[in-house]
Amino acid sequence: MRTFVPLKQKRNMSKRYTITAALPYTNGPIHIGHLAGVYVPADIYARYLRLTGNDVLFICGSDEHGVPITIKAKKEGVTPQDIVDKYHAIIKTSFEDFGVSFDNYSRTSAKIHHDTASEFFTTLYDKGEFTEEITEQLYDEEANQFLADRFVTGTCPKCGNEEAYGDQCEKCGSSLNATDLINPKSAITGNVPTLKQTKHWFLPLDKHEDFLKEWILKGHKKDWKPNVYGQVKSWIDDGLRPRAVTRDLDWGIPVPVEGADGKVLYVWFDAPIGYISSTKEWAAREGKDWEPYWKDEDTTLVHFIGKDNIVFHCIIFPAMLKAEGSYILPENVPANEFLNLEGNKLSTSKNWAVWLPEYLEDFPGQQDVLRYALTANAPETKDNDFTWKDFQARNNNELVAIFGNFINRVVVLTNKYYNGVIPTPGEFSQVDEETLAALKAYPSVISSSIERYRFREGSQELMNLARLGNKYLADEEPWKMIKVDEARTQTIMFVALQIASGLATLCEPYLPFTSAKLKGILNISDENTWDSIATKEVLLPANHQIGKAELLFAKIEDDTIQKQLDKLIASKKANEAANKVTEPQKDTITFDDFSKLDLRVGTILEAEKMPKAKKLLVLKVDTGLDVRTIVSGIAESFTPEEVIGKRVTVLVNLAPRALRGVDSEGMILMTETAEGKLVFVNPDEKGVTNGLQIS
Ligand code: B3M
Ligand code: ZN
Repeated sequence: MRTFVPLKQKRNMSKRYTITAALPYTNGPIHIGHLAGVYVPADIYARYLRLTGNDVLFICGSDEHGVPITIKAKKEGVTPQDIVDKYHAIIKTSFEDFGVSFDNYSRTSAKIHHDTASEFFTTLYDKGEFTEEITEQLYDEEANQFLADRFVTGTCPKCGNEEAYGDQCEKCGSSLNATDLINPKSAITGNVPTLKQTKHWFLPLDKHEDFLKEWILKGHKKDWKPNVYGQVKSWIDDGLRPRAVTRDLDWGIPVPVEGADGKVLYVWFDAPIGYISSTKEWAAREGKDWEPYWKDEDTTLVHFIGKDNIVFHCIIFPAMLKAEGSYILPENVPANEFLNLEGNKLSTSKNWAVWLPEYLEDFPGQQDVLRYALTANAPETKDNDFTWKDFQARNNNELVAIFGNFINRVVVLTNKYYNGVIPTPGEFSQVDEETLAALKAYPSVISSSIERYRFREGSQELMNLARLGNKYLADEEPWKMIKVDEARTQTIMFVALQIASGLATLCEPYLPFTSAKLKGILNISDENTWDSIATKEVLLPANHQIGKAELLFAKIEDDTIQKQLDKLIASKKANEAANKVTEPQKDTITFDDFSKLDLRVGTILEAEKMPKAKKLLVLKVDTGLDVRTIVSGIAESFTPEEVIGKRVTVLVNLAPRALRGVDSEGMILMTETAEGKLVFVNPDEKGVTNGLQIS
């Protein structure tokens, strides 16, 4: 039997929570890494706190400023606004589709945000919280532009990573100033930047050092996750320096003071204020007061972020809030590590990702499976790898075989024996009592995991409850008992139904769609709360009518998984090909040189695979002169059947050569598409682009 784990906080009192999830950049759709790192854990936490009777505000929005968006717009030849409009809509829909239960999803291009961020800046400006400095900043003479943040890359002075950005090194997490980079290079032209003077406003973090030390190092922040606390501590130990909060850019929120033409707020200055403007937008819509959620000391503020956002949320934003003076500070900043995909770093630019809209196309209605697989394998304490095999195993071996199987047996048997009416139990045996007691312990067991941000552990406890149900049925065997002892069978089914009902509520934070479906099957709504599972004698009363069985989860077959793996390989190849530079032109030849080539039109008459050679086909080709044997390296792009009858261009006077013991008397001209597929020479063929070589 489980032991009772006491809760850190007593939950007999409703508390106010403001929960934020990092605002995603709107330069692409979101992928599983975002979901696993930030949005699923944040959603589990928010749903759990709502279920336990708290006043929860869960907010997010699109981060629509910043250099990555400008770069993407430049690349596609559209405006930054076009880019953010497109991806804001896509991202918002993905969150809705995956059940991420934000109370408000805003965007930083909204007027309310521009106003809120400008006002915030002005307040700090008026209070003398900024320093104004003319400094030399990196400048791209060719692009006529200052280079800050992601417009410049170079070597990280801390760890030597050669791909650090002007504001941050993603390898060691250091937050950088562009001028710190060794060997800086413009991301726009590739040029080495020059230095040019410009005026900016700085937040003197050094001035806040004492406060930050007190608050983080001496405060209660030791219970922050070690990765978060460690990063912040090393940053403070290194000594804090003033940080520019304005940029010379044309996309962003104009700096609201005189003499700042052509300057905008640094994206990391305005983005976290987005949490506040999103709150205001929500309050205006709901007729509520936003201020208690940000200014009342009794409110618990929690930021869910990825590890590359740690310093911004643990140092810079708190320093801003403190400098402003009227805001509360975060209680915790549970940042996750990174999720990899099949052994490689997830990458938007390299298209190495599982995109949420695509997942939903391939696995319609299976959002909970992804939520579960990502949580059960969440990168909570170290980087983790998502593999499709693990996804399949989590679904087939846990959701289907344990959770789904238990529910299905309970519902099917209840319908079969009692027409779906919950039977009246007799006296409980010791096993029954223990099982019901174990069920009652689960709310606090799972609470304890969730409250310590151990969502992964909580997901396994949830599965353990389903295991308990399965074991109970397997031990008590109602399908045998029904033949010998109807009264005892009623008791067994009653107990099993209590577990099913407990699962319906307790799985809600993790599996919201399943919870709703299961409640539908059990014909219940919200009569059981999280806490009442521990206290109520009966969760599903006798004589209650339940519905018919419906499968909660479906087995995922190997070929479905193989399709996903193939898709990844194809996208890798396409990406490699897209990055392949067009071969430079070869040395000039004379017409005489060219006329030495004897090119003929031919037809492939026969084709077969060369034994033990993956790439080679042995062809018989009618060249008009004769029928000859040509060995061609096209077996990975064509089956023999596909090429028989094809008309091709043949170089007939190439000196014969033996390939694997077969004499090849000529060569068929081919070209290779961006996806790495060989095609016969025909410029109009799909995938054949300008510059491809014919060989
Ligand atoms: N947009 C960074 C990111 O997506 C950023 C988060 C802002 S939270 C205020 O990694
Ligand atoms: Zn570094």
